[in-house]
Amino acid sequence: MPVHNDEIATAFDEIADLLSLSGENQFRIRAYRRAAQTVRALPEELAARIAAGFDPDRLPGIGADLAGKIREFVASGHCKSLEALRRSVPRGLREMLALPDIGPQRARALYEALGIHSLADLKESLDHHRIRRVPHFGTRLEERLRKSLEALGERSHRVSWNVADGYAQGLRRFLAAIPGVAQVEVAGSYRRGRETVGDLDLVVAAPAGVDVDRALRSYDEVAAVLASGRTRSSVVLRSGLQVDVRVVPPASFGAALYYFTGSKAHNIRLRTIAVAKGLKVNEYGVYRGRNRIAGETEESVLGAVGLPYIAPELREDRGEFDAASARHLPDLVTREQLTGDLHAHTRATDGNASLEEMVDAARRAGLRYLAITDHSKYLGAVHGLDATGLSRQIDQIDELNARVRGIRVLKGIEVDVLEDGSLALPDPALARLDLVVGAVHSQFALSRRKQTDRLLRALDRPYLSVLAHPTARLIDQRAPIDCDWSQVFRRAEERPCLLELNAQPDRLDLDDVLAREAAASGVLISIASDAHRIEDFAFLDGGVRQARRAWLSASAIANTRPLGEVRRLLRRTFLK
Ligand code: DGT
Ligand code: CA
Ligand code: CA
Repeated sequence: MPVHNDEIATAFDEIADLLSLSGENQFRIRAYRRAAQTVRALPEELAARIAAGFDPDRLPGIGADLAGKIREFVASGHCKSLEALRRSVPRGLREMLALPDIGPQRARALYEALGIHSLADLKESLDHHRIRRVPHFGTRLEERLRKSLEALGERSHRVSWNVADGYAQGLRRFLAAIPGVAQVEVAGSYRRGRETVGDLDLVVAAPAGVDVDRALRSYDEVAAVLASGRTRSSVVLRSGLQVDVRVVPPASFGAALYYFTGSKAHNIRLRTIAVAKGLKVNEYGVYRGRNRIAGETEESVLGAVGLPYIAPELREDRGEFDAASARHLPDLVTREQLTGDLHAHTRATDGNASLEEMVDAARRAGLRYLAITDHSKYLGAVHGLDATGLSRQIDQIDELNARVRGIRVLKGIEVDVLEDGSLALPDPALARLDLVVGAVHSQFALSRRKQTDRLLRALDRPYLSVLAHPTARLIDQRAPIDCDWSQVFRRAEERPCLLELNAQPDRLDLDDVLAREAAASGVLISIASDAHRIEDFAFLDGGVRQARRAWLSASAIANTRPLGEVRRLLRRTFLK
């Protein structure tokens, strides 16, 4: 049974939650959380690597004990200690931790005082105003809990692209191996590269007589069958993810792939354009009268209506048809065009690899320069660098640059943008660096006026090269800050200062819409991994996906340029 990274990580997160609810010590809990993060971020399926002889205790932060649990889980699909914990902690208590104001202590307090052990219990107690009587709770917290419980109910059941990818790859391989199947592609929002995916849509080309539906129902991750038929099946996987599969004859593969890639709004517009030319488009082909004139490939479908190929990432009805008919579609950036990375951490702060390991991993990821931007010391940063720590790191980088070949290390720092727009380190400390990455890590809830002023003032600081993850949002966890972005983009362009497209899967910040606006204002974008582990350079793929959705070509992205040019750019970001 194939066990996906996301399932291992989810089990570790659950263990961490249950341990915290049992009042276990922080170190053990943190070890599980870190392990969950590490496994979830791995670019390859761990189960497959283990099958090929890899020992999971070689992963950063994973010792013999956790490695044993991973092996047990991969081999059996179960984890005995997780099951024991589930028996010892009241059922449902864990779901309370989804609320931002409820940690393990408060969850236990509510359980002990009122017997609350589920969100439904909590709702009932809120409705009867019983929470305010629990010691240390009060009416204000009661009100906050009511709001966050409502917000939780509205949260989507979408998964991140990376999680969907883990399931999509296994399914694609499985379907492609069915005898008689000619082609398989994952379509839908996944193919358009959206940051989250609602369900997976797979398109299969196979001649009549190949029973794809029956094969799919035998896939061992299938937990429920929603619909079943010769051309159309819908199943739910063990993880809860829905999968829709369409089977078409090979001559219709391009038309079906086009239709199920969407978006719906894009499809509707294509159909309107076709109708104006006396044509009909559906999932089987392009028709003039009863004659099919195209459908085997996507190019043939678009060609039949007189258009050049439109990349899936652009198919959102955001102007792509006008650009296509004017032959003005952007030449979208590719991962191979990235020359370096301007945001990464090491063990000196909250990363978990050494400077040398990070640089080596960046080189192996095909990058020719890497900026080390550990956190500055400030309230927000747990282990921030002070002036001494920073100058020690600068010496280490000089020493490493003298020694390594094939990559250059740039000296940088990630410094907090404080509430008043000043930076958390004084100018003299910043002047010695190659670049300064500024970021908002606190005070997310300021009014639009204050937040905009804060960023504009940060952009007035003489040493600011890149504004990192500008909106500070965390997908499905924290809303973006409220800000007048057109003002910020204008100031960034004048200054100039780069704006980041942070490629962490839970950030992807700037998002597609804002990154496109920023680039249209003339701002250069830095696609950055914000790597904390050697595996994290794989995040750059997701950053490129978001950049493509933002219509960006290489010329809009600072880190597609050769090092010499990037150095000149970065020097210009230091105002004289
Ligand atoms: P998702 O799953 O919510 O992340 O988003 P999608 O875009 O994958 O949407 P989904 O799975 O409902 O449908 C897959 C594609 O199928 C969609 O992008 C376009 C096509 N499609 C679905 N329903 C319709 C429809 O009513 N009209 C048209 N023209 N296309 C549709
Ligand atoms: Ca879908
Ligand atoms: Ca679907």
